[in-house]
Formats: sequence, structure tokens, C-alpha cells
Amino acid sequence: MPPSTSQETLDRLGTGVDQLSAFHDGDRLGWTREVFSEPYRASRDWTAARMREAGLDVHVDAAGNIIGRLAGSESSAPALVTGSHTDTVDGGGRFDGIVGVLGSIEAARLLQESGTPLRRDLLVVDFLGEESNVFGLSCLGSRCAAQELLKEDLDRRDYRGLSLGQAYTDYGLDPARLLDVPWAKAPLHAFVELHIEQGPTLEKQGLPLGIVTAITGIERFIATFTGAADHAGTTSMDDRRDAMVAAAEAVLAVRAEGCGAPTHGVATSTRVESESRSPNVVPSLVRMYSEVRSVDPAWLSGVKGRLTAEIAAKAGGLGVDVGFEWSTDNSVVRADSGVQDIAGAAADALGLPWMPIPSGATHDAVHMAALAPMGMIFIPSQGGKSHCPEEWSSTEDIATGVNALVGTLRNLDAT
Ligand code: HGY
Ligand code: MN
Ligand code: MN
Ligand code: MN
Repeated sequence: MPPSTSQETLDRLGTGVDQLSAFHDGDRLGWTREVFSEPYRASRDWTAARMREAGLDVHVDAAGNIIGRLAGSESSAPALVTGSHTDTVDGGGRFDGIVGVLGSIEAARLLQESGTPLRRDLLVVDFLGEESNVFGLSCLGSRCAAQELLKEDLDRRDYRGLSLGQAYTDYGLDPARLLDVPWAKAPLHAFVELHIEQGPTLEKQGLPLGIVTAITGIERFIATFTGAADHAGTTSMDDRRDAMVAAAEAVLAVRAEGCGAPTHGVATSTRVESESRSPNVVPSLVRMYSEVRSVDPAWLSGVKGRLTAEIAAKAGGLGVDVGFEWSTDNSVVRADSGVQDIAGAAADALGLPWMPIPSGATHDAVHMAALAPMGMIFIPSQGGKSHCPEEWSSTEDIATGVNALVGTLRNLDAT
């Protein structure tokens, strides 16, 4: 951590994490604050107040993003944008996304205290709903900012039958106005996101910073297996059309796909649910939820064909039919090389060692890359853990990330 880091900065970051994580769902594990939930709604006013305390001019856009603006000396120039998200996964931790929002607010404060204002406006954004949710769609706020949320996305339904459009309405946002985000329609100079690595590499390498090279693409699918309901006690094993067995074969096929991936490819099946609730009926209808990720676009583009064929063949051998609903959550996105160089130079100027690193997690930066040259700065995650209560990054590491962010923003301001 650069010696210039003040105790006030450390204190503000530490209390910020503690106070924000206090908004969580007491009925769920960890620090759960899912999008559209009551703890999430309650936390938004807190975040907006933090931005105001840091001297930012705050508004909430039609997509539910909180925007804090720090006026530059030449407000007509395309603005700089930084930020991240404060929603969590179910059972999530206190740092994923939160580091980027609190860190950006602190960076804005430090830029003001430096006495040398930026030329460009700086927009600090807390994007609505970055985490993939019960509707199977991540990055809601940044997707809207990039005009990438599709009308048909609003018809996505969760397991209760609630549509995404209704969820927006219930939360108080007008589904018809979600793309009406003027700040994101103006020309933007660059976007930089500070985030935890959510993996073990920086800690293993003993490095305080990573500069992201590319962000993984994600292909998701729901497979529906249709067999035949039969008496579990009187139907011979050969005569069964067991949908659960077909799903089990599919879970293993997804795993094999991930294990066979080139570098930074992974595959996960996160849920298998059978319609029948009785323990003495051969399952006839089973749904399975899976995702495959890679920073290798060529390999990722072949996943749908390979897995569809493999799973259908195995299910067919069991007399089970299978249907697929595939969706691309996002394609592989490369960070802008110029922004990477500028972020690396900022770290060098602070005497901070760093490494180039791909991101196996997706971020709001994926969608902001459609609006401006994008870069990301990572700080270490203890034990590489994330999306769980054990997620941890030290306040000192967060402050180091903030210093690198300040240097990067200042360098970008001059380009
Ligand atoms: O799923 C992800 O990679 C991110 O945490 N939303
Ligand atoms: Mn609790
Ligand atoms: Mn995140
Ligand atoms: Mn996450």
C-alpha cells in the first residue's frame, strides 16, 4: 500500500464495508443483498448518501443506476466513468462489487482533496443488479446503459412465474423507460472498474494488483428432460425412462466439457429439479441449469453444439427426450489495450507490482465496453474465495486499488 494512503481513507473504506454489508437478508447465509430485495432497496439510499458526502452530485437514472458526478474543469469534454455494483449473490460476501463502488467514491474524494481537479467530469456509478438473478440475466443496470437489455428480456420469468418486467415495476422502475439513460448516451472517454479478483492468482503471486486483459464469455442453458413416470417399486430397471438419470449424465457431460476447456474455461451445473415430489415415482420431468465460460471465443462458440449432441445422445439411450434453452449471457470482451497500458503505468508510478490477468468472472465492464474504452483493476481475494460468506479483501489492499484507480483516472483525464 503506497505510504501516501491516509488513515482517513482506510477508516472510510473499512466503515463503508461494515455499514453497507449490514443491509443484508437475515434469513439467508452470508451477506445476501439480491437485486430488487428489501435489503437492496434500503441500501441504495445509503450508497447515494455516501456519494453526496464525498461531494458528488447524485441522481438515480431510469434503469435504477445511482450516478454520482464530480464536475471537471471542462465539462464539455467526454466524461470518465468508474464504478461497479452493490448487489450480491444469494449467500454472497462483502466485497464483490462493493469494493468498486466504495473505492470509486473514495477515489472521487481523493481527486478533490488533491487540489488539482480533473478536466473531465467523473461519473461514479453503482449499477443496478450486476449479479445473475432468478431471471437468469446479469448486469441489468449496465446492460440498460449500453442499450443492450432487450424487450423480450422483460418476459423472462422466475421459478414463481414472476416476469422481470413485473419485478422492475414492483421495485418502482418503469420497464418502458429502462433505456432512457442520458448519461450513457453522451460520448464517454473511458470506463475503469476496480474489483476483487475472485480467484487465487494475485495472492499466490504475492501481487497487490492485476490489470485485466479480457473478461470471460458465458453461455447458459436450461435442459428439460422428459421420461416416463412409473412406479419406483414395480418397474424393472430396463423398462424405465428415468429423467433424473439422464440429467445426472448431463451434469457429468457439462463437467467434462469444462475440464477439457483451454486455459480459463470452466463449466458448472448449478441446479437440477424434478417435478415429482414423491420418493416412489420414477422421475418423468427434470430441469437442469448450467453455464460454460471461457475467454477463448472460438472454443466457447463450439460449446452449444458439442454439449447439445452429447447430452441428447446419452438421454436418447435412456429413452428420455431432452429440450434446450440456450442463452449467451455475454460474449468474451477484451479490455482496451490503451487503458490497460495507462493503468499499468499508474501502478508503476506508485511502485506497485502488477500482472496482466484474465477475468473468469463477468462484470459491468463487459457492457460498458460498448460505450467507451474499458479497463479493470483487480485486488487480491483471500484464498481466492468469492460468492460466499468467506469472501475477504483487506482494507489495505482496497486502498491500494483506490490509489491505482486515482492514478489511472488522472492519466486517462490527460489523454
Ligand atoms: O457471474 C459472475 O461472473 C459475476 O459475479 N456476476
Ligand atoms: Mn446475518
Ligand atoms: Mn462483481
Ligand atoms: Mn459476483
